[in-house]
Amino acid sequence: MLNLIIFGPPGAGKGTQSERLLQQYSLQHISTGDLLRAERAAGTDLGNQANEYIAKGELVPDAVVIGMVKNFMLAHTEAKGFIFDGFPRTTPQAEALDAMLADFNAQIGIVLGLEVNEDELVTRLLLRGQSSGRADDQDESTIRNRFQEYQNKTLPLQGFYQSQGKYQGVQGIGEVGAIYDSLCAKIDKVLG
Ligand code: B4P
Repeated sequence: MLNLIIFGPPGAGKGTQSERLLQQYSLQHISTGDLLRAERAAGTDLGNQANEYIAKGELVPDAVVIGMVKNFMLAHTEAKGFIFDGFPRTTPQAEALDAMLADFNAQIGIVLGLEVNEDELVTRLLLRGQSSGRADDQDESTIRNRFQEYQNKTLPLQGFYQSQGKYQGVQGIGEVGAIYDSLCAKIDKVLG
């Protein structure tokens, strides 16, 4: 079972690269951003609560996100492996993920970090905001707040996974196909 995390700041290309990787390696995709937006679109209590945080560029509380991921994994016990996209984003989420995978007798094989500078990220997100309809991509101060959340709460996870020898950084600027090739090379090395 291959389980991988695609890691990086908002707009680094996690969703973009996940779409390709999951086909290549037959993995089940878990994007917490997509799951939260689906809850909001369905008008559930969870979705409405989450939207208050997303709209401000803040992280949604750990308990909400962890519960959602747990339910998703339990509904996909047939999966050959998971690609975690945008999860974990905090240390408690990372610890919960290790515990959930242990229940599957599994663990994280590799953490792929997309490394992109902040100016490029702002440009990408504002551009996406013109067509995506995502309010959190349309206002620069909300985007800057997302980066602040990333610096404070998510970036420490890089050290968490580096200390386990699992973190592999990749330059996330350039052609989508070239970045994808670099990611595959890292995965193939782990798979042997
Ligand atoms: P997400 O949906 O995870 O949003 P993201 O970080 O903005 O997206 P991603 O990095 O996947 O960017 P993409 O590939 O689309 O989260 C949204 C919000 O949900 C969070 O702010 C938070 O509030 C909440 N949330 C989600 N997960 C949570 C968790 N675990 N805990 C708490 N809260 C959580 O790429 C962005 C743009 O760049 C696209 O337009 C794409 O086309 C473009 N692009 C991609 N690669 C490119 C390249 N190489 N060159 C040029 N452009 C590129």
